[in-house]
Amino acid sequence: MAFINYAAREINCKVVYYGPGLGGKTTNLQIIYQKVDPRTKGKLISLATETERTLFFDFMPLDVGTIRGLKTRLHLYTVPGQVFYDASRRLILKGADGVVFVADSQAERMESNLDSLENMEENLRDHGFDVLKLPLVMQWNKRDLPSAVPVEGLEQELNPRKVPSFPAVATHGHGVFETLKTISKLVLEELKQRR
Ligand SMILES: Nc1nc2c(ncn2[C@@H]2O[C@H](COP(=O)(O)OP(=O)(O)OP(=O)(O)O)[C@@H](O)[C@H]2O)c(=O)[nH]1
Ligand SMILES: [Mg+2]
Repeated sequence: MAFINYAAREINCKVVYYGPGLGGKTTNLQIIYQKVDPRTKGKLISLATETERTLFFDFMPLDVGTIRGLKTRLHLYTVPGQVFYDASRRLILKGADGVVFVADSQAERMESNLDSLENMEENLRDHGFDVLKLPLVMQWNKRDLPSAVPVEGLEQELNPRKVPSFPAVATHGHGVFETLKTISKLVLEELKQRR
């Protein structure tokens, strides 16, 4: 849940990038970190193995303006996608205000996408989230690869809720900011409604 600190006049919201291993979650954060104005961001912290697989999480704070005089900051996190790190994923998901699901468009990763989505819903339910209400954006990443399945196929398999979705090539920055803007908007709208 968003944390509102009235004394410091700030709101902190949590956005988690979820999805299968090697899907491009960390790459999204790296691109955001490279491109945003240095005045609006904090450090990008990554806990990774030598082969650059996320071990625990990546984290980066990002200022997104003010709501009713309160300075609003998104805390962006990624989870480790590898199947055996489920305890970490569950922990990182706790208290999320919004989720970006980064799917890998390659045909051979379809099953991993589905497993990861199911795992995300299970972990959300364990934390007591209403899975159908949580702000969610889908990103169809790796559109540049030859075995990428058509977007319609991804929509059909992975997006029955018909939440906003964006094709992406995260390594080139394509789709990264569209995704970020949309999840920010959904999270902030939800926040305004609650208050
Ligand atoms: N061709 C291509 N490669 C990509 C794209 N996005 C990411 N990659 C590459 O895919 C690999 C994995 O990307 P990461 O961002 O580390 O993936 P991740 O989802 O954080 O993986 P885990 O931390 O293991 O869960 C890296 O070599 C990236 O450069 C893309 O759109 N196209
Ligand atoms: Mg990663």
